[in-house]
Amino acid sequence: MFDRRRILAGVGSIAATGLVSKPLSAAAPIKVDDSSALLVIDVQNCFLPGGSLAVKDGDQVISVINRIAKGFANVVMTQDWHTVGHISFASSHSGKKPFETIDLKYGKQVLWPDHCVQGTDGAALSKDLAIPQAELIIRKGYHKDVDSYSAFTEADGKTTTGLAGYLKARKLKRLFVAGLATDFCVAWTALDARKAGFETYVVEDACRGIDTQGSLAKAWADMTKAGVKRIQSGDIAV
Ligand code: VGL
Ligand code: ZN
Repeated sequence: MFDRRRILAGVGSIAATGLVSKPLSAAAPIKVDDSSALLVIDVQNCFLPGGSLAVKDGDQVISVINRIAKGFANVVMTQDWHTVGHISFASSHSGKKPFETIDLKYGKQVLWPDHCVQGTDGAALSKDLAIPQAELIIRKGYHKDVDSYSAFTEADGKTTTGLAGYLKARKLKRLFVAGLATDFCVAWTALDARKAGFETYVVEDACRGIDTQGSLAKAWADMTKAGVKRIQSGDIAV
C-alpha cells in the first residue's frame, strides 16, 4: 500500500523549493554585458511636446531611458542635425505640406515641418536626459540634400556616419535602441544595425512613434523580419 500522506508531502516540498512557482512562459532577463551599448535616438526638443515635430507622448520615454541607462557602461546618443532649408523640410518644396511625400533621387521622402536645425534650441538634447556617462553624440542629417533617419547610413543608402566603425573598434556587438521616433529614426537605425551584423534590441516602451500612413506597423514588421528583437524595458536584468 502506498502512503498517500507521504506523496502529498513530497509535492508540497517541491512547490516550497520554488521549482514549480514560475510560469513556464517567463523569458529569462536579458543581461547587459561589456559588449552592449545603449543607443539613445533623437531625444531632442523638436520631437517633444511643444516641439515643431512633436511625437505624441514623446516625453514619456525620458524616465524609462534614464532608468535603463544606469545599467549601461556604453551609451551613444544621436542628434538629428539639419541645415536651414534641408531637403526633408516641406518648406523647401513649393506647394508641399508636411507629411506629404515626394520622390527624390534616393527614393521616397516624407516631408516634415522644419525641425532640428543645427544650433537651435529645438535641436538640443532634452535637458531631462540624465546619462552623464554617454560617450559619443553622433549627429546626422547634416547634408542639405540627403536625409538620414538612420544613425548608421544616410538615406542615399551609401554615405556612412561612421557609427558602425566606432562601435566595431570599441568591440560593442549588442545594441539596445531607444528614443524617437519608433517608426523613423529608431527603426532605420535598428535595421541598419542588423545589416551591419549587430545583435539588435529595440526597447519598445522606451520609444514612441509618429505613425503617419501606416508607418508604425510597417516599421515593426520590417524590424521583426530583419531579426530585431522587440523587448520591454522590464525585460532587461537590473
Ligand atoms: C525623425 C522625422 C524626421 C526621427 C527625424 O527622429 O525619427 N523623424 N526626422
Ligand atoms: Zn529629421
